[in-house]
Amino acid sequence: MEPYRGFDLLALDGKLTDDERQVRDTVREFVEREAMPVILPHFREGTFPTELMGPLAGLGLFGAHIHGYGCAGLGARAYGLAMQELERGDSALRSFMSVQSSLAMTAIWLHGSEEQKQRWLPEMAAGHSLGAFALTEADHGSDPGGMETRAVAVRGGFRITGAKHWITNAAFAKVIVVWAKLGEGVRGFLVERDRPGVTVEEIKHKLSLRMSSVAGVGLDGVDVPEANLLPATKGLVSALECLNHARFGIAWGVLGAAAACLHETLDYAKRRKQFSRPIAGYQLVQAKLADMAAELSLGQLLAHHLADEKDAGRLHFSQISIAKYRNAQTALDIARACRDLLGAAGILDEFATMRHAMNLEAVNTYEGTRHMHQLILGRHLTGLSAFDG
Ligand code: TGC
Ligand code: FAD
Repeated sequence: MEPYRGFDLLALDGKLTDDERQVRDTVREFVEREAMPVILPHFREGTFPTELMGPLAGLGLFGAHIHGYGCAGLGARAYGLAMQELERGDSALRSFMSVQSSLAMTAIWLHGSEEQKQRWLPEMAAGHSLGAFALTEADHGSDPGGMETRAVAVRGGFRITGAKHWITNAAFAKVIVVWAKLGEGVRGFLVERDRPGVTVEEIKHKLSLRMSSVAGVGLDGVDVPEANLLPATKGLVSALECLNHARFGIAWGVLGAAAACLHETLDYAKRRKQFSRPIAGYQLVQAKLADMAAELSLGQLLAHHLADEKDAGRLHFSQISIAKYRNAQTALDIARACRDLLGAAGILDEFATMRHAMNLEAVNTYEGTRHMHQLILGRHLTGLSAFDG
């Protein structure tokens, strides 16, 4: 197969600064050289490639959008490009990075005290500590506001009781950002993984994101000191502000998965002969390839625009919703169409396409399903909330 060079039909590469190009190329090379050889065995086993944790930390991307505290302070486009290249390898690599950077570190950065930032961010940026972000519960996914995990004030701090579900990286985490109700309001708490009462149970037998480590987290009367409350949290909205960063990364990342599928399928279609000619020469096949390339390009345009708006400080969460659900859907559509063009070969795991398609099913669901983003947009357009009606 030809080396992967990405797709740039709209000449968007021309917008990149030298630094942005360097970030993209560095991550692309890391994925090609270090990640690709280990992805398939880990995917088959359903294990996260822990041997990549050190090299991933070495990329300097943990909390890369954060300024100070040992973080790189990258612009939005550079961060997006890095997410795109990671997800070209596998969505689980991007998800690992998203949770560490966009969720756990971002929660501390946005809502932590100066002392909490100094305590955790440099260590997390260096990869010496990993974090997780525990919002979802088994009975409260799309409606996290209904959460049943509770914190009550006790002498010197808080006692947290409840259970979180589907928590990425919890098994590796030194600190988990736990969202719990204190009185009627939702607050964020830093819960060290080794506190008495914290249990982590890995969720097995996933058919999607098989390389991600995802777990249920039990919180059985876990005592944390007052200093572990994230002081600037002021309700569910504080958790949602973290999701905005992660959703931005997903809007970029999924384009990498789609590009991987298109790259593999183009190569195959040029080599695969049926009725004595390469299938890439047939009009019906070219129509599909053209549609996919066009949709991918539009997704890229959207991602680049989003990065410009983010850096300008103008990004509204309804705009992030458009990009998250549309780009995730575009990537899933491309992965499914590529699988079709690969014929029977496409069901083999030596081809990356069906692995990406399976991953994208979960990416479509987490960080807000398509329905949730439609409802967010619907409310933005109409001023009427349709979440519970
Ligand atoms: P609702 O009343 O609609 O909203 C409460 C207040 O929050 C405002 N708001 C936002 N603010 C900032 N950013 C956002 N994204 C916001 N979305 C809503 C909203 O305007 C309102 O403000 P105000 O002043 O009017 O009070 O809340 P609701 O209880 O009706 O729920 C709706 C909502 C927004 C929670 C729902 O639409 C939603 O987003 N559900 C999806 C939940 C979700 O995405 N969970 C993700 C968990 S983490 C994860 O999945 C990690 S996966 C691993 C990886 O990332 O790789
Ligand atoms: P549900 O909310 O039960 O939704 C089921 C269906 O009903 C969906 O189609 C949904 O769109 C639809 N629906 C729900 N409400 C409405 C409505 N009002 N109107 C119309 N349709 C509706 N969470 C974390 O907190 N931290 C993590 O690290 C994390 N990692 C994850 C990793 C993976 C691999 C996965 C799969 C999930 C992860 N999640 C995490 C949880 C994720 O955010 C939730 O799965 C997601 O928010 C959807 O919740 P749910 O699965 O409970 O689906």
